[in-house]
Formats: sequence, structure tokens, C-alpha cells
Amino acid sequence: MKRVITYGTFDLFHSGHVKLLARLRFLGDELIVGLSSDEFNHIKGKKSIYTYEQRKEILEACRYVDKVFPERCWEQKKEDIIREGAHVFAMGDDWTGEFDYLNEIADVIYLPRTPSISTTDIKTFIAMEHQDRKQQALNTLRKLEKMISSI
Ligand code: C2G
Repeated sequence: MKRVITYGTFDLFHSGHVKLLARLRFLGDELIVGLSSDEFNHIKGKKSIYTYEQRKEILEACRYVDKVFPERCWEQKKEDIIREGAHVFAMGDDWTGEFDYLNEIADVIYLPRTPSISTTDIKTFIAMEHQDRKQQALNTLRKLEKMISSI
């Protein structure tokens, strides 16, 4: 039984996450995910839209994920790998080199990220859409005010 372990926030679950988890799952027989807690996200400088419980529920519904546990700090990976009996530690290649120290206890692999999709892009798109709608509403209001003032 070859176990693969990975970590992340996985907020606003999207196809980039799915593509990574699918590739990780087929590096072995089981995939275990250390999911960043809301508190750890704060330490990482991230504010997720979905809570830890919501993100956990979504990940556990993913066919490629066998187990989810909380990631509470940067330093817990060695202990997790030993506790979970993981053989492979794998992340997207935006982390290349960051976790090579785990080579002592597991095969460390970095896989290419899926281009042109990210939680940050999704948040930016929604924010811009919201701004556009607000501007359109303001323009309509101004037209109405002009019409009323000309009566
Ligand atoms: N990812 C990807 N393609 C994308 C977006 C993300 O392959 N388009 C991968 C990232 O490389 C990462 C995983 O999906 O391996 C989770 O990404 P995030 O939720 O952004 O996780 P991150 O904030 O990088 O947390 O201790 C490690 C950290 O918890 C990793």
C-alpha cells in the first residue's frame, strides 16, 4: 500500500486542484491531504472564503482523496508522514525545493501546476464583476435622477 501525502488550502475548489489530486492519487494507492486550518491560513497570509470544515467536506467528496487531516503549522510534515506511513510527499511545482528536507523519510515530488486557474484569479474575477454591477447601478441611478429632475 503506497501512500501519497500532500498539503494545501484548497479554497474555492477548482479544476487545478482536481488535476493535481488526480495525478497525486495515481502516484500510489492512497492519497492523504493535510488541509490548512483557518488559523494556519492566517499564518500563511491567506483568508479562505470557505471554512476549514467546508473545505474538508469538499475534499472528502473528491474521488481521489482518501483522508483529510488538519495542517496547523509548517513544522508538522515529518511527524505527519511518519504517523500516516506516507511513502511519497508531493506538491505543485510552485513549491519546488521548499520541502526537499523531507527526502530523508519520503520521496519528494513536485508536479506542474495547472496554468491559468487559481483561487486568487477566481476571487479577482468575482470582485471585478461586483464592481462592474455597482457601476452599472450607479449609472442607471444617475440617468433616473436626470429624468426626474427634468420633469
Ligand atoms: N495547484 C495546482 N494548480 C493550480 C492551483 C493550485 O496544481 N492551478 C496546487 C498547488 O501547487 C498546491 C495545491 O494545488 O500543491 C494546493 O494549492 P493551495 O490550496 O494554494 O495550497 P498552498 O497555499 O500552496 O498550501 O504546507 C504547504 C501549504 O499548505 C500549501
